[in-house]
Amino acid sequence: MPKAVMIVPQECRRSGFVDFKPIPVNQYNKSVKDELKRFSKEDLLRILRDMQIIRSFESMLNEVKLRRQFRGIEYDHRGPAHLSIGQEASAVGMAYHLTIADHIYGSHRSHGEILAKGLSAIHKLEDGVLQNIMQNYLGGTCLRVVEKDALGTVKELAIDYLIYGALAEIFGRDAGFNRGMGGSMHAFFPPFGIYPNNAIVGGSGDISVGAALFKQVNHKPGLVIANIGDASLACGPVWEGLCFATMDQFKELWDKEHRGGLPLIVNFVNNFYGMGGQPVGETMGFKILARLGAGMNPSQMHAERIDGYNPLAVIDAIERKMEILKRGDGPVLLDTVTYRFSGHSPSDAGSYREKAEVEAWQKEDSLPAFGQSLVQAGVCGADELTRCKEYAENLIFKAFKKAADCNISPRANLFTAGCLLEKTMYSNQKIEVLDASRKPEVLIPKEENPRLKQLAQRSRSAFDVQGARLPKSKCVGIRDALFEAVIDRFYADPTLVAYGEENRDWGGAFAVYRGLTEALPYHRLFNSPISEGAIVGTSVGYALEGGRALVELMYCDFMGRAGDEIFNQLSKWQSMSGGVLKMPVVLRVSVGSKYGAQHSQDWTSMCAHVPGLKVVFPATPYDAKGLLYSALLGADPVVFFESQRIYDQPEEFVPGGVPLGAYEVPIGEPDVKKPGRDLTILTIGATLYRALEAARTLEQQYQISCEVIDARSLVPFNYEKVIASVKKTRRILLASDACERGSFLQTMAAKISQFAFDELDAPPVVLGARNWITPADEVEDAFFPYPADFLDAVHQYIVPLRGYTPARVCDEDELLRRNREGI
Ligand SMILES: Cc1ncc(C[n+]2csc(CCOP(=O)(O)OP(=O)(O)O)c2C)c(N)n1
Ligand SMILES: [Mg+2]
Repeated sequence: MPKAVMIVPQECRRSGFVDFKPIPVNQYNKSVKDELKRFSKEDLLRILRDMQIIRSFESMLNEVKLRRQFRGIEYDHRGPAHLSIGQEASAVGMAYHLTIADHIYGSHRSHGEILAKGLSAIHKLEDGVLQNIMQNYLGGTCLRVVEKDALGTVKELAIDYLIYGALAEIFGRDAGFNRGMGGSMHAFFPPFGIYPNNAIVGGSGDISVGAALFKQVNHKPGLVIANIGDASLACGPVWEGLCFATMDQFKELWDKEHRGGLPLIVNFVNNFYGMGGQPVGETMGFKILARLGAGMNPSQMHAERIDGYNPLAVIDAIERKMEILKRGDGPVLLDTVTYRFSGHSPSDAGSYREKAEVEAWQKEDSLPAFGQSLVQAGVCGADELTRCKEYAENLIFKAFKKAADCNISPRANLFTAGCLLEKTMYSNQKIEVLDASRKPEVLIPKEENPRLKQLAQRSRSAFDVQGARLPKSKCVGIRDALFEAVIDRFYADPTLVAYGEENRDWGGAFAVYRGLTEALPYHRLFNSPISEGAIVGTSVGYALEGGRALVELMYCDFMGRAGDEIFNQLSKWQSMSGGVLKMPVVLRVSVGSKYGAQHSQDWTSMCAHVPGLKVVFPATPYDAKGLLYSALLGADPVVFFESQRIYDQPEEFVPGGVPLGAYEVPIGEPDVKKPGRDLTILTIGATLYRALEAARTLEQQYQISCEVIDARSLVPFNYEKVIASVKKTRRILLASDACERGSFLQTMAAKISQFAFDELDAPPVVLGARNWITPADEVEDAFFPYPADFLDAVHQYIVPLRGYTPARVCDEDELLRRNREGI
């Protein structure tokens, strides 16, 4: 389907100017008196109360960090505490109008936002709903601690619950909101619409976009707010997130039911500092942060600077911006001006800012200033301010006493088999359909799909009925097998979306998705900007909200651009949530060839190294289809490696070839592709075929019978079959196209030595690519393991081959030399 927008040279070359509209700066100018029609006295006092609770909470933490005690109770909190003293009005204003369908994502400095959003939710929810949430969340562990001395109303109990749950999480306790596995910088509580906060500066910049995408695609109510710092504006994920969030296609190409800008507010909590660096005047050039909205799209992201020192100004802005989002004209950018009196963390000596500056902001401190304005407007008397402070301080002290006490609030036991982290690194669930209430949106019946019709003409196997090898073009290959699994899941799971660069009309990288464009509406299959970070980061947000995403990065080398999202986000949230959240994301990447050093790397070991990711690398169509089914039916993040060398490879191991229907290949189970007696060869990825070639030569010329095992998965990995094979053959060679140093093969070799030391007649030998850049295709045989290298390695290190002359020098002296020189 060609693009809707025709690029007309006369239009593109016409002279003119780009117009910008003025960006409002602190335009709110009402007094409390003016607002008495809009807010009841109770509302205004509640705003004050919420600000005071945050202030008291953060002041308590400050005290604990600085003096290791609070009100006479000693406590050593070793973890972080990035406090937001001074920023309370911005948090309370932001949360005031939000319902639990509105989800906030935040940063390392989000205690205030968590409390503000929680208090706002408690105010709006009915008692029964609140009780239900508290009783059911994580089996009621947190509730059991707070209900013991509960005397008041359900709402009062819920406030105790909120403060204790957040504090217990900060202190790393089992009864905390994330069972102590998130801690200060990651704490969250989804039942109140409080979604993950992030220790990676700007981390929520793209995750929140994925959350808004989920709402848009799946017609979910509510909006998403990303509360991120002013200094995070320089981060890649934030820029990529902004570009992704403002794509034209949402408003121009998506079908009528799904058309419209994302329901997202990117709220820069502008306290004018990073840690010690100053965006304005030092590390950035924008002067007024809101300016940045103007560059993103013609609506300028409705950018505004607002006074985050006045809760009413923030409430007013959020209310207006919510209207914009409701009419489908998002996303919105807010520059919420505020100031933190506290240091970046309590150990911050404050050497980077003048005392006079802090004092000037303290003089205008929003908490007493708002209190005074209430008194002046006749909302309350001065004594009410004192009462409010006392109330908040008692509340905090009550929670502190419980959270600091190891008997009342023990930590999760992580020392036993089956402990919390063992259970939550992966959810290991099979969830066929993430939303059974809806039918998947598709454009044509599956049977009418042109690619499936074409594949029906092809052989499912590499061989004809007589056993003769067929031309590849007549067979179902790996790319087709992948396509079959993908399209099948699209007709089953309504939440499934696929996106990445060139995913739609182009047919996906290496034509894997050819035939999907005809089948799927835009909102389920679309092109993303060239933003690898945001491709993965948005998929994280999409999954955190309850959807399933299949995202793709073309070349595995491009994972470098998405390193944070893959290694710090995708891998972490299931366990950092204490098992509350799932991460059903499949990230497809392919290992290239021919295109040189930045397009031909096998980076499996990086993914296998970081706990929390499942990693697979099928090398046959049968395995590719079955593993993709398993990945797309699971609820864990799977990095799905493919090899560009073998996309057209037909099935030659499974009799009858690739089954037509659905089936699963379990993740973590290697497969014996060829049985043998004398030598085990364990391969990862496309090296399988070169190993088989080497095995043929070893058998025919040297009478060494080889058992060839395809690892198929790296994480998890069941060693049983490999150990059983080694017990039989007593020798093992491990091969893959990854550079040898630090490769996953080395881990496997070490494990095999450990598990089968007594069974081995020779050490496990690793044959990887050279520790170089990948050279040009014409000379790549000097780099990747080729059949001759297998024979060399066997001859040199495992069993001498009679009459064999090594093709290359690879003796011990040579390997020692290479190591000495780092090559
Ligand atoms: C990717 C990344 N880089 C650096 C840091 C260290 N760091 C933590 S907070 C911070 C400053 C962030 O400033 P801003 O985004 O304005 O948020 P604020 O602390 O002002 O709330 C830095 C540099 C980090 N956590 N993550
Ligand atoms: Mg800042």
